[in-house]
Amino acid sequence: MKLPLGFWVGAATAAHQVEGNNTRSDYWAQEQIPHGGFREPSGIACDHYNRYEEDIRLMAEAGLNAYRFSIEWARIEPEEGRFDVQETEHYRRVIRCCRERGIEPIVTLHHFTSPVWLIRKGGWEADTTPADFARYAAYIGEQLGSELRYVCTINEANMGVQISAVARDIFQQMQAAGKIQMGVNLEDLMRKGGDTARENREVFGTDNPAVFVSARTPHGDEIVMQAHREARAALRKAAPHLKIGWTLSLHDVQAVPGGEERAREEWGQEFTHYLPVIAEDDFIGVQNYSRTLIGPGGSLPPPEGAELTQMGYEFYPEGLEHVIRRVHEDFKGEILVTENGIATSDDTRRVAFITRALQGVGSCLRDGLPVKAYCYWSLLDNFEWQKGFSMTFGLIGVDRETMWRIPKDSLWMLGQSLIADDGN
Ligand code: GCO
Repeated sequence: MKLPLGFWVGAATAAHQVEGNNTRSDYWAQEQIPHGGFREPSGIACDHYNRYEEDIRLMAEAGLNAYRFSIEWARIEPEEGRFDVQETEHYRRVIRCCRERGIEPIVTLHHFTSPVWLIRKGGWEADTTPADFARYAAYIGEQLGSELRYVCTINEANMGVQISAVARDIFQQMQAAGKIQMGVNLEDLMRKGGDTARENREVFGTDNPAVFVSARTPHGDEIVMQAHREARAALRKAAPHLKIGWTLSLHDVQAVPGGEERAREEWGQEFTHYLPVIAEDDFIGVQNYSRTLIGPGGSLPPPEGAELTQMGYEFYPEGLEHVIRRVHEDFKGEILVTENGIATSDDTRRVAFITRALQGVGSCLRDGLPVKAYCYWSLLDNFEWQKGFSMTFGLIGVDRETMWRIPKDSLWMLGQSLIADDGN
């Protein structure tokens, strides 16, 4: 598969998952409380904060030419209204290191984690959050905008809505399962819930902190959209040349017979209802990992015998092409694949996954779709949120004792995709 000149092939990370010691963020706080639900805390993560030069060098040596990473709001603005110049300079160095190596830095301003102070003010359900986010975006635009071309405001803006939908499904299933063992499960859950609520109150001043990755109300969904609009305006004012968009988590939603209506609803919730807010964006970041089969009653498990990834998703790299084509039907701006990947301990399956995903991208390009970049998730084996370090998505392994980097074959393979030609 040969990708055209000017196409970006890279890898993605998020600050909290790789940097380490992100002590002012809401995730860090949740990791420390006894009932926060985390398998382990992020700690020094991959120590990417100190080792970014090595990581970027490895990318460049393999032939990659783009790096999508995020700036940590809680580092830049650890207390409301106080911006940290030293941290800003850190990210300037990361951006420059990319440029020196011929790598395009694609920056995300918010990748799931927020400063604790924001959550104490009501987080992603509070009417004050769009203005707070826009102030931070303006600061980054002014300080670093001249060094950048593409900025994603918010990662997976639709994540909270997806979590609400899953929570509803689980509740329904629990009610059904309750006919068998309801008391035990519910009691356990409520006991845990009570402890978590108390601990949350101590840290965030509320039982139910509205962190970005939590079940979102329709009002919260509006807040996220408004935060994007205001940040976009602030960035354009500070650095008019910037191309701006956000990213969405998009499943390849497929209906099985009888599930057509539900599948349409699902896609509407995941994508179509955001069309008005992204209409003025320059690009969209598409993030796809698998497909979801939908029957008349909702999501179905993967087909029998399907290969599963460590995350339990179906191995289905074709989902990416389907989603790109579907997005393009309604959104005519540029498309950047900001995440696509697989958690597996068998790197030959990663190579197979990427090969097939890139064939899909190539086919979209041949049809003239404006796809600009493919960023694999993730550059490093990293901190997969509540699942800790147990999921290995990386093109590069990380020895958890020594922090040594262990490049995998898939890293070289991905870099080669810009120059190799197998006739496809
Ligand atoms: C996501 C995230 C990543 C995850 C990845 C793998 O946007 O959901 O950007 O933080 O680690 O999706 O699950």
